[in-house]
Amino acid sequence: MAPLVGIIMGSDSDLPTMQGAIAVCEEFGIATEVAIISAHRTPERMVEYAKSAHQRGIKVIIAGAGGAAHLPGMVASLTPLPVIGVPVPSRHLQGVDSLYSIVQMPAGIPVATVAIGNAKNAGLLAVQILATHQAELLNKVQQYRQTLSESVMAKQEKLEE
Ligand code: RP5
Repeated sequence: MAPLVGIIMGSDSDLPTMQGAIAVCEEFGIATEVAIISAHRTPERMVEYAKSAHQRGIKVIIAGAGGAAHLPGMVASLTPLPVIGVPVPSRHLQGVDSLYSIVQMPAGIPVATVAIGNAKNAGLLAVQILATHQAELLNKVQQYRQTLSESVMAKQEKLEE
């Protein structure tokens, strides 16, 4: 199966956070490609990846980075694909630096930014984007929401026991 979602991150230290996105895509049966690409340490690799992703059949890119988190924004500037940014929690500023670096994009080059560390939501957003033109996947998203609601109701019932 050709990968439809590119999941990239600035460092292998981001992988534990980014596993949330990888797991969601797996759960929904979406093929991914996972790569470590640093905006600062491997800038040419970043340019090459971002420019070629759509030609290789990738439909959505999820990019996670921490600290001076330039990867999502720079990739967004180089690709026509939607880019979802994941602010990775950082050692000194707990990811607030990552969030501000990713979310404050200038008009014209959007990055859909999720909450600090919430790669799971990035994965879900990618799935939902793909589901806009895949009826079966849209059904799966609705089933997922149903399960989510049921789990809340189960907790409520437990509370009332
Ligand atoms: C960023 O610097 C990476 O995305 C990572 O979150 C952070 C620290 O990288 P390492 O020093 O752990 O490789 O570019």
